[in-house]
Amino acid sequence: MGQAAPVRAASILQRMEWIEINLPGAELRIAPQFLGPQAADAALSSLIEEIPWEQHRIRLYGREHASPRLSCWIGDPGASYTYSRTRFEPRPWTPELQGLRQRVEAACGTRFNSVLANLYRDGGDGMGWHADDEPELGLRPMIASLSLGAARGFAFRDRAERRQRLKLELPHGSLLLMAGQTQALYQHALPKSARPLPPRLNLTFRHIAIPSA
Ligand SMILES: O=C(O)CCC(=O)C(=O)O
Ligand SMILES: [Mn+2]
Repeated sequence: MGQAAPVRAASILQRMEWIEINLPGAELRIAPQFLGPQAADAALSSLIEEIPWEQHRIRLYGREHASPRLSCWIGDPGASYTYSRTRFEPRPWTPELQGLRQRVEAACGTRFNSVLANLYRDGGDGMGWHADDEPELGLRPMIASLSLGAARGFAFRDRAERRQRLKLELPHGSLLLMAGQTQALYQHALPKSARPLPPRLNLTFRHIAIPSA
């Protein structure tokens, strides 16, 4: 009988380590290597293919614009979400997203019933200042943000003075957790970059209150 090939420990051990990020009043932590490079590469290529990307319309200073990124709202039945005055009905979970949801839930110790997927096609795509503070997310929402592809800057400014307080880099395979008063006290943004950059895909897992029928 031949011997089974030994399983390489490095390929099955997850290098999951949370690092606390200091931002007064906020609750922020990052797992820079939530997914190792190979798992992150595989997730990026399958998600780019399997998510039905759309260009959402957003309202800025009273005018409607095409959002400078592609997006898709995915979730459990009934997890509809209204932002920028538009209501989105959830698309169904894909197999890759279901697998990632379970890993993210295990790492964060909470359940997520929806995810906003965003695709920044190059450095010219981005996201302006906002907080994820819609009523259906609850008062102290926990939002887990998985980044794949090009590393991009992610900035926070306080809502009282509108001064930038922090800028992080979100690398390929990283998971950022925003919880507690983070949305109440701060806004966040993903600035555009003048550099030509490869695509970046981001998944923000959320828990939406589903009204009972
Ligand atoms: O792309 C990101 O890292 C975050 C996007 C974001 O803040 C959002 O979609 O609400
Ligand atoms: Mn956001």
